[in-house]
Amino acid sequence: MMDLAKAVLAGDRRALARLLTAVENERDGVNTGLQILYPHTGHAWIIGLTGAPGTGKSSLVTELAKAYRAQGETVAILAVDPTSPFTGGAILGDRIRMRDLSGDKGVFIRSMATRGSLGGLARATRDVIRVLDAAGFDRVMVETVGAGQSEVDIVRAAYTTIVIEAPGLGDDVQAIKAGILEIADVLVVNKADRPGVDSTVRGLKTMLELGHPASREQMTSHHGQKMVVESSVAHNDGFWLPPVIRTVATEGEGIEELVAAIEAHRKYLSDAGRMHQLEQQHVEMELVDRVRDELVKQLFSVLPADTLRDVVNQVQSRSLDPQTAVNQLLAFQQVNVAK
Ligand SMILES: Nc1nc2c(ncn2[C@@H]2O[C@H](COP(=O)(O)OP(=O)(O)OP(=O)(O)O)[C@@H](O)[C@H]2O)c(=O)[nH]1
Ligand SMILES: [Mg+2]
Repeated sequence: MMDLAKAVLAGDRRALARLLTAVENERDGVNTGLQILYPHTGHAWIIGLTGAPGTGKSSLVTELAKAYRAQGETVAILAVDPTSPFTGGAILGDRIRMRDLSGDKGVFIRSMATRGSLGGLARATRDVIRVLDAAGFDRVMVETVGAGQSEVDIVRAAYTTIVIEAPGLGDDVQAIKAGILEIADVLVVNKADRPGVDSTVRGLKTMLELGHPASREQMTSHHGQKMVVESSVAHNDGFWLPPVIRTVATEGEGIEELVAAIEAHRKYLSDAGRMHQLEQQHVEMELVDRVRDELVKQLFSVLPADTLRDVVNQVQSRSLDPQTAVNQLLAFQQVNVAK
């Protein structure tokens, strides 16, 4: 594992692929590798892209990758599918979509699907991102499909989060439901060549105005006049207003604006210690998640067989209330720790 990690640091792509497989499978000893790599992380700009199926995430990722390559930057792409235990059809489509990138040593593409729990996937995603970061890529782009908490958890590791919509999918309603608008640093309305773009853009802006503290601030500071926000450099007095950008990924339209918006957001974060704060939040969230997972795992490893089922039955039959049941379960852990 140590040799593998060192080879990754030296730029060995086969070692990278092998280490990523070990991380995904939570193989024994993988933490040794991660431990060696950790001090080498913190270089990559991590970009999360999320949105409903088929909105054009992979097409946009491909276009962004081309733009970054043209600037001389290296790119790693991670496609995470929280909805499927397989990386089947979508990935096959991606291969075709991303073929423009194939053969370029400055691009590394990897996909991951659900293994067991979503929590497990979120954890593995963070580790995979870290490995890619340590491997020296300038940009790590994480694409995740689905609608709900899972994608929110996965993009939590990103510095700049892009939420992608497309006209005519009824996505605005979906976006509210999933709460994904709240995590958007940049909004993209892709498929701007399709009818209904204007109303999708309008819908998003209305929601931003209603939901975003920055928008509220701006609206009141402009004598109650409605502000329309469509700028790549969208920050103002400490607040970041997510810009809404139209793209036609298949034609490469709007990509320059998107690249500029990502840079503007990066610059915003680098000002006034915001990046430091964001990383602190990320680390704290991650540690809390990991501690929780670890404690649950430990508890279940010391729980005698059938204990959980017995307690469930008691709660179900109303002879025990849930909190007392939890206390009883936790008692097993305390006994074990005391030993
Ligand atoms: N008309 C039009 N089609 C587009 C545009 N962008 C992507 N597409 C097409 O939309 C389809 C889905 O694009 P993808 O990039 O695979 O979308 P995705 O969001 O990655 O899809 P999943 O990963 O399956 O959720 C493909 O057939 C693309 O060619 C666009 O701007 N305009
Ligand atoms: Mg895709």
